[in-house]
Amino acid sequence: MAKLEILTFPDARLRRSAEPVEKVDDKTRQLVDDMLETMYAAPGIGLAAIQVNVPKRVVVIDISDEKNAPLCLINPEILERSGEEQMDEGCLSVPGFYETVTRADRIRMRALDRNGEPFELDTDGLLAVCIQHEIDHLDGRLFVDHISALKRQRIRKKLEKDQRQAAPSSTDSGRRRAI
Ligand code: GNR
Ligand code: NI
Repeated sequence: MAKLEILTFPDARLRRSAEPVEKVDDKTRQLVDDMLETMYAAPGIGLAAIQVNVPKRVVVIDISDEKNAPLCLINPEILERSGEEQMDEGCLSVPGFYETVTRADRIRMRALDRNGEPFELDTDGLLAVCIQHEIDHLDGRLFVDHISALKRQRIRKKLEKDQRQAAPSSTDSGRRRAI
């Protein structure tokens, strides 16, 4: 197992669209295990592979209080959505910020598990929100895309400043490009 580094908004690599996994093999399972370790350590309730710079359609989630109910979604697809729900969301790639996002309340989804077996899940509430948040990542979207441009801009400026301070430049490497 290994803990992986999480990319931070506005890193352009978070904007890529992730590729489907063609074969669920030991390498995929190693990635899933490393992602679970990274998610639990963060701590977070979900993580998409794109956040650890792997542009594949792999997601891990655990919304349990005891952190003993890992869920692995490979090539997840939403089949149906209904209702509407507002929830305060955060993101490991947008550290320190929480904003209200409106999403479907109930979804039906299909994915492959860590053995490559297809399964379907009908769910609502936090798990439904989390799955939608993670599938957004796989398509290069972040929760800040669901809030006002003004709020997004404010968050971007603050995180760019944090990143400049965290990585002082030898040449100009401390400078981050704006998107
Ligand atoms: O840890 C997380 N908490 C969270 C809270 C509300 C809605 C979504 C989430 S997902 C987030 C972890 C993360 O960034 N996953 O991509
Ligand atoms: Ni996130």
